[in-house]
Amino acid sequence: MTQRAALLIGALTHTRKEWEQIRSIASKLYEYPSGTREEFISKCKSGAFDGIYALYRSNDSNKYTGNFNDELLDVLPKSLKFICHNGAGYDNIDVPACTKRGISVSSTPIAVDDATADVAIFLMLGALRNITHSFQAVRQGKWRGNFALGHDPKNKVLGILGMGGIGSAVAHRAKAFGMKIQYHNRKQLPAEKEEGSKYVTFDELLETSDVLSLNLSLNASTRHIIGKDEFDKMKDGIIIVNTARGPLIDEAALVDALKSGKVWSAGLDVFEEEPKIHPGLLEAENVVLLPHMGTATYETQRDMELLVLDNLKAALQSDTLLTQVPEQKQESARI
Ligand SMILES: *[C@@H]1O[C@H](CO)[C@@H](O)[C@H](O)[C@H]1NC(C)=O
Ligand SMILES: *[C@@H]1O[C@H](CO)[C@@H](O)[C@H](O)[C@H]1NC(C)=O
Ligand SMILES: *[C@@H]1O[C@H](CO)[C@@H](O)[C@H](O)[C@H]1NC(C)=O
Ligand SMILES: CC(=O)N[C@H]1CO[C@H](CO)[C@@H](O)[C@@H]1O
Repeated sequence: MTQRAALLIGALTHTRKEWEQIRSIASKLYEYPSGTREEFISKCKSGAFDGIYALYRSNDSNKYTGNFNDELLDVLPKSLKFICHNGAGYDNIDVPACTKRGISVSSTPIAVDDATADVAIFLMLGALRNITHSFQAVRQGKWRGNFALGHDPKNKVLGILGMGGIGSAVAHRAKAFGMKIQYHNRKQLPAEKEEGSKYVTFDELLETSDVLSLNLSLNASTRHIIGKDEFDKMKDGIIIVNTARGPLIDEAALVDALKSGKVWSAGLDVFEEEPKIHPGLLEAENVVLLPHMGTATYETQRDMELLVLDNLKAALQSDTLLTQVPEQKQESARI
């Protein structure tokens, strides 16, 4: 086989042994466990990673390299053909710029579906019960405090924006609570994948949902897909759940909608400027907040690391990826 080295950026927690086994199929293993973007760039320029064919981008690697944009892609060795990213969202990788250079990119859908859907349901139930006040009151020795009644999920219409792997896992769970499911995607799913969910237009989704759950990727065309105009179209008293990406929602408009009562409550795992949270959300009692921990379970973190390694192996051994990002799959089966 030709010289095919692999590079690990960031750390592995659960699959160190499996990474070492890659040694048998790669000509060399490099690591960049931590550092700054400047250091990374200067290492690339000095030839420290020459010959890398595929790289593993760990879940915390963005801290050490920053976004994979033109500046970084320009200095990475020309031998690089595959980027295997650990995460369902990959908005910190400029995919069109990779495509232009003939670099294929994979992410970790599927492995994240159940854990993220669990958190979406947790946040939805918390938002339906307006649970934040009670959580705080009981710890402060105030028992129920200034307790107010919540809502049942049963017979409510759950609107899912982005019915992919996670969206479907949310739908599956929500049905068990007696909810009616409708969704919007760019394209309607084949009937067997809909599992009884109703396909509606974007406007219908906004106008007729009692609860709206966001599960779509963030990119230039979905940034602020929910803003003031969209809140205006929604039913009064809607509940918003976001476990996808913060910038999908115009956070300032959400704060206004929570204050006016347009939005009854919200459950959020992601924020527009993480880890910074809009003060209006921190102050609001009718918001359930989590610090972006949708996939933070032992089982799921290990599954994600294994899926990245499987992509890396496929790249090194057969020039393919198991879970290539959809934007590239649409262009051609293989680039
Ligand atoms: C949520 O609970 C708080 C505390 O009980 C209450 O003040 C607030 O009115 C409730 N929110 C809604 C929208 O009912
Ligand atoms: C942005 O994401 C949406 C939702 O996942 C997708 O339909 C669309 O194709 C993406 N657009 C681009 C430019 O990648
Ligand atoms: C990255 O994965 C490791 C290992 O599972 C985990 O400890 C860590 O919390 C994760 N970090 C993020 C930002 O998800
Ligand atoms: C950011 C995020 O969690 N988005 C995911 C929602 O579901 C779609 C379809 O499965 C994925 O492609 C996104 O990555």
